Amino acid sequence: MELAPGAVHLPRYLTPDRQRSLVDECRALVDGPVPAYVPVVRGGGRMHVRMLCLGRHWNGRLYAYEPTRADHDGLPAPPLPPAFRALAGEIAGAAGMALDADLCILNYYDADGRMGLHQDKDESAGSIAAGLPVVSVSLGDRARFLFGGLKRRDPVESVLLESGDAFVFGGPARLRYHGVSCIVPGTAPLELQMTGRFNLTFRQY
Ligand SMILES: O=C(O)CCC(=O)C(=O)O
Repeated sequence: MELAPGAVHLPRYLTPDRQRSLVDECRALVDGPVPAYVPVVRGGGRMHVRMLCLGRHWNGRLYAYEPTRADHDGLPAPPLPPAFRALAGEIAGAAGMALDADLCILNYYDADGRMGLHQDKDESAGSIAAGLPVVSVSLGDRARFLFGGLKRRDPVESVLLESGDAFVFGGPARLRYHGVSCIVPGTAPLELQMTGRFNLTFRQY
């Protein structure tokens, strides 16, 4: 389903089995030796997600990528698991695009989780200029995903992202504003035995 040129929603792309094993991996990562944390961004606001970056760390105070978590605990960003890289390439291909992901931002949203409208523009100038896509995978509770235009004030479309959905935006859609206005608590598939929502966004720096 193409929402706009370069923006493709793949509902229920992941089978329940694949969702389950991905949720297990996400759980182990966010509570692992380099745990997820709540970033404080430029201006001092706390984000409304727990975040863990793999492959490269996104520093929320600087809006820039770096190898270690200089804005938090100085620990190195854990590596991007090869299976994550493969999954991102597979999904980009299903959307008619190509991606050799080298980083992933893994976010956990609890019932109050949300993310304001923003552009993903901290990847390299070459990656953005080439329109290399961001591949997003949703697991757990449903989320109301907002997808706007290239300017903050452009009209915004609201899309319900469900567990197992993928959403890919690249090419002319790469710099579209997007965000998450709310989570719908209690809507995760029962077999995942989870509350809240994981979202993974794969990118190529
Ligand atoms: O959680 C989502 O669906 C979107 C996440 C997002 O916008 C981001 O990580 O930049």
